[in-house]
Formats: sequence, structure tokens, C-alpha cells
Amino acid sequence: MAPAGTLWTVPVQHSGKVIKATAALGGVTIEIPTSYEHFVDNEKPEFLAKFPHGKIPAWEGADGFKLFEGVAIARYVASLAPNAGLLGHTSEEVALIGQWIHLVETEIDNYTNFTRDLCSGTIPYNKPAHTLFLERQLRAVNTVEQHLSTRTFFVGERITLADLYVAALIQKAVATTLDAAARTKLPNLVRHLETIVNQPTLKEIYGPVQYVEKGIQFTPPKKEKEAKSAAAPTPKAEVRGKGA
Ligand SMILES: N[C@@H](CCC(=O)N[C@@H](CS)C(=O)NCC(=O)O)C(=O)O
Repeated sequence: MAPAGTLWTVPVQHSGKVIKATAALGGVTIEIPTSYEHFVDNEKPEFLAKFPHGKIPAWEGADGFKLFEGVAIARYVASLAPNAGLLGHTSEEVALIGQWIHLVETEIDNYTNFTRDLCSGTIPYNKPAHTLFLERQLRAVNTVEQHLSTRTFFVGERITLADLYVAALIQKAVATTLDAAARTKLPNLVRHLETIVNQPTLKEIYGPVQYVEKGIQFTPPKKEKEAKSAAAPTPKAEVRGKGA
């Protein structure tokens, strides 16, 4: 079958995984340029002429239709295969699928990214912000965990786009913030993740799940540590000073 379009993404991109999974379950053939170089090709005038935001994922249909934003692309690709039912069968199911995708993007994944940016020094480190991000993430994670305590899938009895999205973004979270201690209280979320990533059609797309033992922590850069210890007198010197 001729490809329905071209998807620009990179293998580790979680929203790209969702689009690829959507295409695989829907039987939609897509092309993925393997020569794409991130932070090089997306900055070229020819890419920006098609996708002015300059980001991936980005989609160009065989008919010339262009689209960016991961969720929008995933929905569009799902709409090319209506029989797969990934967008739901009723207005209520469509709305509920939207609800879970929006919750996991804005209240789980954003905090995975903010926490990673804080701990890696992209944002100047701030302990109260770190604590707040984890608390906010946990609130949404608990809502999702509770929902899954009586269900296999998010909406209805079969896989929908909600399951594909939640699994991709939880796969990122368990590799970053949702550590072993947090996961002991999230058996349903972990079970759901394993169910989705181990579907024979999806296994290769999601790849192995990397569970962190301890959530990402801030390690002050070496220079900062040295500067601090040079500025502060050692306890020994303090004692000597007092005695002298
Ligand atoms: N809101 C966008 C975010 C996409 C995004 O941030 N993509 C990153 C890669 S993960 C990107 O292309 N960055 C290139 C850049 O910042 O120039 C979506 O959900 O699709």
C-alpha cells in the first residue's frame, strides 16, 4: 500500500511512538525519513516553510496536507483508519479519550519534563519547585491509577488512543521521576504500561521500558561545590579560630 504520508520524528520521541503505534494498529503505512537529523534538518528553510514551528513530530500527507503537534497528528492518523476504533465510537468515548490524553500531557508529562530540566540544570535548581512538580505529578498519577483499578483500558474494552498516549508518557515518567518507591503504589499503571508495550504490534515501537530505581536528582556542578567549600571555613578552622 502506498504510504499515507511522511512522519518526521526520532526513535526516542514519545509522541512519535504514539503516532507510529496508531498507524500500526490502524494498518496505515507511513514513511519515516531515516536521514532526518534533529536540530539540523528542522532548522532548515525547507522544513520551516512546511512546518513554521520548526519542531517534530511533523506530518505531510501524500495529498500534501501538513500538520504539526503530536496529539493532532496522532488523531489525524487514527482518523485514516476508522475501523480500528482508536478515537472511540460515541461522542462520549471521543470526549473521554481527549480527557485522558490532555490530563497525562499537561499534568503528568509536563512535570516529568520540568523535573528533568530542573535536575539537569536547564532551569536553575530550586528545591521547593522540585517538590511541587513531583506533588502535582503524583496527584494526576494517582487519578490515573485509581481509574485503572477497575479497567484494563482507559475507555471501553479495547485499546484506544488514550492507552497509546498514556503508555508512552508513563514510559518516560518511570524512566525519570516515578521510581521504585512510587511504583509500589502504582500497580495498575505499571500493569497497563506493560500490557500496551508488550502488544506484539507495538513492542518494537515502544522498545524496552527502563524503570529507574531512584527518581532523577539534582547534582550540583563540581565547580559550584568547590566554590562553596572554599568560601565556607572548615569546622576544624572554626574551632582553631575560636580557640586562638
Ligand atoms: N508541542 C509539541 C512539542 C514538540 C517538541 O517540543 N518537539 C521537540 C523535540 S521533543 C523539538 O522538535 N524541538 C526542536 C526545537 O526546539 O527546535 C508537540 O506536542 O508536538
